[in-house]
Amino acid sequence: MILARPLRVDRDDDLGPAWERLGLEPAARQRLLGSVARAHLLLTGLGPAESRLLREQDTAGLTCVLSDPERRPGGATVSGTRAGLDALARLAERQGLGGLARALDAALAAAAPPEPTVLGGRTFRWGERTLVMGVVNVTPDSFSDGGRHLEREAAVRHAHALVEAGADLLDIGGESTRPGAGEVPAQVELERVLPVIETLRATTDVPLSVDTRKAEVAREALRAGAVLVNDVSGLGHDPALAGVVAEAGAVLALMHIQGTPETMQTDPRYDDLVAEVIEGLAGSIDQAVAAGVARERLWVDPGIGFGKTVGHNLFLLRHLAELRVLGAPVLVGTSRKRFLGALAGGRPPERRVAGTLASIAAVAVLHGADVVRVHDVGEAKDALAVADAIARARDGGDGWGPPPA
Ligand code: PMM
Repeated sequence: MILARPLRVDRDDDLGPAWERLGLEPAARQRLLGSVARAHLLLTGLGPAESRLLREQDTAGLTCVLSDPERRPGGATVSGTRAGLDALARLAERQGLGGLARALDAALAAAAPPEPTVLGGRTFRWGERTLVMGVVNVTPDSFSDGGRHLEREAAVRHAHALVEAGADLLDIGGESTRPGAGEVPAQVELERVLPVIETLRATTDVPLSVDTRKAEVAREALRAGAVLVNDVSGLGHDPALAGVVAEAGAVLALMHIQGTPETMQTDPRYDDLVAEVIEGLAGSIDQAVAAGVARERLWVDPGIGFGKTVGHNLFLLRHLAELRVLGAPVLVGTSRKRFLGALAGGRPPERRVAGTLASIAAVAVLHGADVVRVHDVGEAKDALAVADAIARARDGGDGWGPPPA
């Protein structure tokens, strides 16, 4: 039987056995690799000088297609080998087009995982498996058993169960950011999260994150033992938050949001969704770095459901790997969200676990996320053990093994 199949060249270790079967000599391997376009890039935001350079470089080695300047200036696609694209970046640099050179370099570097993150005495090595961040919401609607003390106890008990189930880190929040939710005063947020963080710090060694938009809450939470601040406003709510994180040397997770939790679901609109999310996050990164946070202490999150329709969420998840051009670990939260309910015929949050697992498995297989934020940790660990193994499967079936603990 004559069989024609797409040749996958996105992972070098996929090619070894294929080389053997074809009986290719090293020189022939190089020739094949050199001839296969390994990157297809979509560029936007180009000025006339960059567009001119790309037009001139549309030669044998590179395919550059420019957008129609009358209809939509500043866009292009560039396809080529990695070596060809690297040469293009160097040429752009020599011509003083630093923005284009940096964009090309970032796109080429996106294939490699970010530097490991050291967090609360643990080292997270990216690219080996998808990590699980367990959600501990200390809000009246999450543990509604009456008195405050009971709420705290329930939150701590729940957190211990998530650690038992294998959570790699815990995210503790005292302010609901569901669509339509109003702001909670810092004092109330602190009364909710601080005792939980203090108790957990004393009773578990799992790294703790605080889910807050406020510098005041972050400062106290970091003092109490949190090592990561998860800001769903991407520094849009309280710019002073970045300075607090910088001072503590903590990690800052920057999430994209359009609008505020109160208003975000009223008719969200984008012209170029993925580009706008990446640009928004790049702006948050610049803001954090300017305030003194080390670049390698930043994580990014596309903000699923935060100023996004069902269609926006789905497209972002499918294209999540594009966020890798930001050079930071990618965190994503789909857990029990409304779009999952909508896709499965309108299920309430507690019946969205299967949908959640499907979403994180899909993201893992698409190499979209380094960390997933979930309520159902045990189930997520099982789903990811399978999805991560499929994503890393090798030609010939060997090399499989359980993910590192
Ligand atoms: N979602 C919620 C809260 N915090 N933080 C990050 N980084 N990403 C998210 O997607 C996110 C978040 C809302 O979910 P919940 O009310 O179920 O906790």
